[in-house]
Amino acid sequence: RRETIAEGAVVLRGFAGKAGPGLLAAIDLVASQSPFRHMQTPGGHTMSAAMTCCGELGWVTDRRGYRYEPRDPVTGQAWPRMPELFLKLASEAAAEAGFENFVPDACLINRYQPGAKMGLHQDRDEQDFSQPIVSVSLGLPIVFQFGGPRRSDRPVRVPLGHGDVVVWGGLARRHYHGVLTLKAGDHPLTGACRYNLTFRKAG
Ligand code: MD5
Ligand code: FE
Repeated sequence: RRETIAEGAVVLRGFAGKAGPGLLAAIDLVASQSPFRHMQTPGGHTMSAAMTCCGELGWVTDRRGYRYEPRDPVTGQAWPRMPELFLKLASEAAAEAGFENFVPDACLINRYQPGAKMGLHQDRDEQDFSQPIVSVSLGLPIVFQFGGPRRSDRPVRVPLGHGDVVVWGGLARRHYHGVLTLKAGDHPLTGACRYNLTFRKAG
C-alpha cells in the first residue's frame, strides 16, 4: 500500500478511502461558507479547476499574483476553519511517510470536472520547505505528472484514484507536477468530479 515514486514522494494507496463520505461532507460544509470559484492567473487565464480553501490561510491567484491570504477575497470573511477530520487525516498520512507532527495551516480544495487539468508547476508560495505537502484524491481517477526540479525534466505519469494520498517531502517537494485532463466518468461518491485536498504549512 506504500509506493515510492521518487525520493521524498510516497503514495499511500487507498489511505483515505474509508474516510471518503466524511471528507465529502466536510468539503460541502466548507464550500457552503466559501464557494468554489475559478480563479484568474496572473497571465489572465481562468483556471479550469474550481477552488476553495479552509484553515488559517488560503491560496489565491488573481492578476496580482499567487499568494496566501487569511481571508477569502470572494466573501471578505476568514476562510472556513479546517475540519478536524482533515487535520487528523493529514497528520496520520504524513506520519505514515515519516513526517511526525505535521500541522497544516492551509488546505486548498481543487474540484476537477471533465476537461479540467493543471499544467506543470512548482508549489513555492510557502514559507517552510522542510514541511511536506499531503495531497488526497477523491472521486474520479486522474493521471498525475511528476517531473523534476526543472520544467524541462520529463515527467513520469502516476494514476491516482479515489482515496489515494501522496506525501511530498524532501527533494520531491519542489518538483514540477500537474495533472492531465480529467476524463468524464461517474463515481458513486462524487459523481462527475475529482476532488483534491492539498494540505500545506504555508505560514
Ligand atoms: C492536484 N494539486 O491533484 C494537485 C495535487 C496544487 C496541485 O498540484 O498545487 O494544487 S498536489 C501535488 C504536489 C504538491 C507538492 C509537490 C508535488 C506535488 N510534487 O513535488 O510533485 O490537484
Ligand atoms: Fe501543485
